[in-house]
Amino acid sequence: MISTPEHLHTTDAALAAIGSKIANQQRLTPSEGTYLFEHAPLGWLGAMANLVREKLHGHTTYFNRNFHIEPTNVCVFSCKFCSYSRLYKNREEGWELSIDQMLDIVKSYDGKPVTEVHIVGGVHPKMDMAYFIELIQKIKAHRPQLHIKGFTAVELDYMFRKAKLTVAEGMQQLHQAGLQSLPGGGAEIFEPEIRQQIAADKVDGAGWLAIHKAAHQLGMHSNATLLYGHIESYAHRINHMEQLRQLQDETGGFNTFIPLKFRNQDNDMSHVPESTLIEDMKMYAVSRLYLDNFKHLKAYWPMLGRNNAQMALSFGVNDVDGTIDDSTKIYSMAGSEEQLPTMTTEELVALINQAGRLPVERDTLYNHLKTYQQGPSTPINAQLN
Ligand code: V47
Ligand code: SF4
Repeated sequence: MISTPEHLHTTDAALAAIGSKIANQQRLTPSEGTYLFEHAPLGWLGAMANLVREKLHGHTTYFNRNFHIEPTNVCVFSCKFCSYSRLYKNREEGWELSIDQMLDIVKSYDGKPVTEVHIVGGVHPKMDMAYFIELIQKIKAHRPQLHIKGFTAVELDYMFRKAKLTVAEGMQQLHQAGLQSLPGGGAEIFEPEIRQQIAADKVDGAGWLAIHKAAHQLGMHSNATLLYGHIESYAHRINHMEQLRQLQDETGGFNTFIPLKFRNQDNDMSHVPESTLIEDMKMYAVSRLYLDNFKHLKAYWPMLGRNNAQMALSFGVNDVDGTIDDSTKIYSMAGSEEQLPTMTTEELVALINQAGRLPVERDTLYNHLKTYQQGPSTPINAQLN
């Protein structure tokens, strides 16, 4: 039982009933999840999500030191929201990294205290299983302690089909080579009616879930995402989270859930307005309340912007993703305010401190590596001086 403060009492009987379920740690139904999106006031949602967050983690707020490798932005698919990819026939407009070039990126972090490399990119028709197995093995040979989190279910589905492997066989081979976790990308929105309109030609929701399940069955962990704020409804978001919640009940293999805000620059959905800050905070809070079997909720600051990510720490979020050199181009090309998304550890610690939280550096699997001091809520610039 979580005790709810007086100010969370409400005259809306349906909301009050949902509130007492949350306080009694009972699972919300899909229609209750949708009701929260449609009717709950933002302040109520934030306070409720914060109660759950503090029950799970207190003030602890995680970050990790990672870097990204994006092997290519050439892609056989043509998702309408994607600002990043280039078709194979236009590949001279994009980039294609050789294994040596990617190893040089890894080597450029020699001596730096990074714990994870996140490898994700477009689906290139010539970069196959053998190519990525060689890459993984060479990274591991060079730096065995670096955790390799790589490849969305979209990349994996294409790779496995091309190699004529079952999902279980393909996953086993990559895991054996040294792949340790899967990132959460490619999930977008599972609802077929919407997926068909924004990402028609890549793996469907069932296929995405099957790939994550196969990874979990090998003892690997993975993340889950949801692309929100475009043409989907609240019920579609809940349906997506419901499917994730069911798989998590079965396997327990998801580490964290990451809502991804649709950004509309330079893509085929530029006419679709972006969600408001209120909508963003609602999304975090409802995720925290609905996904009762996900331990962690992450705000990916290169996409959301650092100020909004900081605010999300009061709406259920307990993780703000990486530091050092989060060199992804996915969001800078899609219109995020973070054009050069790098943050030093000091900046990220100050950002967490300023929200009154306790910064903890973690590794990919959420083992605690270093606890910083919980800071006074002083202005961020003053802390950096
Ligand atoms: O699947 C692409 C999204 C994802 C846009 O697991 C867009 O730790 C918004 O999944 N507007 C890839 N989103 C990135 C991703 C991710 C990022 C950080 C951490 C982790 C993790 C995973 O980026 C894609 C797609 O959903 N995306 N274009 C856009 N215009
Ligand atoms: Fe390709 Fe991924 Fe972009 Fe879709 S979102 S076009 S799969 S790079």
